[in-house]
Amino acid sequence: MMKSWVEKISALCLPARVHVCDGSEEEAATIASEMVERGTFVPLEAKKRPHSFWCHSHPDDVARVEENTFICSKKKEDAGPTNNWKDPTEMYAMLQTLFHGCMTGRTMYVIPYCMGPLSSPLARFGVEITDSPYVVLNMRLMTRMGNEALKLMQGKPFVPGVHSVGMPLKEGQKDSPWPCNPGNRWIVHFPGERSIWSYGSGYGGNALLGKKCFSLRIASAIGRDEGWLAEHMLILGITNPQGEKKYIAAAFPSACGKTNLAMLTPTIPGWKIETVGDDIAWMRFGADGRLYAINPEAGYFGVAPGTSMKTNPNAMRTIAKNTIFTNVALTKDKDVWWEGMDGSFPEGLTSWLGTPWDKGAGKPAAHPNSRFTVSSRQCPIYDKTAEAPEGVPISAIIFGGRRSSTLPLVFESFDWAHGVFLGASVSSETTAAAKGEVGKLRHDPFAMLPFCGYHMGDYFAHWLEMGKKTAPDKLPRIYHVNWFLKDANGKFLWPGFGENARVLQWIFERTSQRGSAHKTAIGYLPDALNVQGLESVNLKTLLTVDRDAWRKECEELSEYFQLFGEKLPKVIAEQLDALRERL
Ligand code: OXD
Ligand code: MN
Repeated sequence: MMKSWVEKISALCLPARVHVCDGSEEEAATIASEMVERGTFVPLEAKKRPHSFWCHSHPDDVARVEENTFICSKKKEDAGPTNNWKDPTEMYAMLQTLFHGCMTGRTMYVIPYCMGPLSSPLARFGVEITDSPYVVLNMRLMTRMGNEALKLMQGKPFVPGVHSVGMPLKEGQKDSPWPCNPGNRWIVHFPGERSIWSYGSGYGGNALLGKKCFSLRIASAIGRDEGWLAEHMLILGITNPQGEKKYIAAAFPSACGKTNLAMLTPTIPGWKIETVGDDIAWMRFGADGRLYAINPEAGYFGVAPGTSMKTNPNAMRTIAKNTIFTNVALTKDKDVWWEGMDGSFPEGLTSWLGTPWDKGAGKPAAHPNSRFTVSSRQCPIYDKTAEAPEGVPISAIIFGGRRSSTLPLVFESFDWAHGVFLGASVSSETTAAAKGEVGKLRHDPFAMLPFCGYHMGDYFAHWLEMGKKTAPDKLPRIYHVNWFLKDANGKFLWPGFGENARVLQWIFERTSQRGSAHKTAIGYLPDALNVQGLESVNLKTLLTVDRDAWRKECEELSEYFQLFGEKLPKVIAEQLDALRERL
């Protein structure tokens, strides 16, 4: 099946050569040295950061392009109001023209890969065809890629994905270090036949098809059909001083600190956090009625700016070697730098644009959405159970957003349906992870707005249905957190980072029927948080329900939910009415 598909794509894209990736170190080293030769990669100083590379993209190819992302379900209403849609037959015909000859002069790489631990019954296979060597090296870090995946996928279904940078090379034409086609970008999903086509971008989620395209958009549609969940969630293990361990999954919009939370270093004595995943969770009920999660990915594609020994020492240690850096700044002595990194600011930086950085010009040296790509196995707190084939049992699910007001630091839902309502209500101030204005409030239900592969109203209904699959006492409890509350002067009210362990402690206790709380109009709020050793924080403001602000929030939500029309589950509308009533 794969062979004939590869031949078909090759006949369409007309590459100069075809290379089936085996995933070996030798292969990666060869591709990397070719990229150094072509000027795409700069090797970093081996004594400082062994086997690591710096590169920068085309200035117009720096983030996910949501306006060029399509869900081509048979019927428009199945894509829903939050996705771009085109008729699949028309789109397919357009793609045949677009991809015709698009790999001329280039190598076509065939990447067999597995999302999820190779031995997991929850894992799924994919094959990405790409003309980007950068994609090959990133996919090698982000997925289980190569010979082993290829062997295991024989006779099994796989999600085919075709990716091209959209820049065929004419005879004798010099290649650019970051080939792409910003004026003509298409990130296209066919959830019906479970396939992906991506054209014109070489960056991140647009091009690494295992990540957002497969593990979220396509997988969410598979999960709906098969009764499981594909979510934009980190997974962490948390152990209390008595040695009791639990797992928590948490959904936040892009660049709201998922990687930091997943790798958190607790400030409270005796508590331990371990990382299972930092971006995506696939979850289904096990035979014991509990919800189990795997991380389909094998690496981190993390936002660099703001990452430091202070904010995320585990990430800093993870990226000490074997890392690809994209769009960060380069130091004189061939190491990397970004805004918010520790230490004094180095002179003589090369900016993410590849030119000498002019400090006085008021522009950042690293792009705000610059990234590191690195294998999870290098994370010093990578959880031993992260590769468990059956996944890890989830005790709590957290939703959060970047909200400067209204949403308190933490609260607990009354039950599953109320928790689903909280997920549907997530909104956040926008970041640089997607193209567009930064700092505007946007609704981002379940942090899945750009990632849900079908009608968001049906997705809410699917979540509600999932809650009926097991006994209520086996369901994870659902929480909402907000690390980003600000005072009247615009100063953060909560220190965040390692101190967020205090909030996780309360959640941990609550899921053990400990941890006291009181009922409010919006949910259960903590009676107290462990703030021992913390310099003055205004818990009163952090844990208050501002009724006027919440009434406004309800109006906002009510207006937003109209977007889903008849597909908005009645339960969600009733939850909103009940909240209004309580307020
Ligand atoms: C990501 C994103 O890259 O959410 O993980 O944008
Ligand atoms: Mn993400």
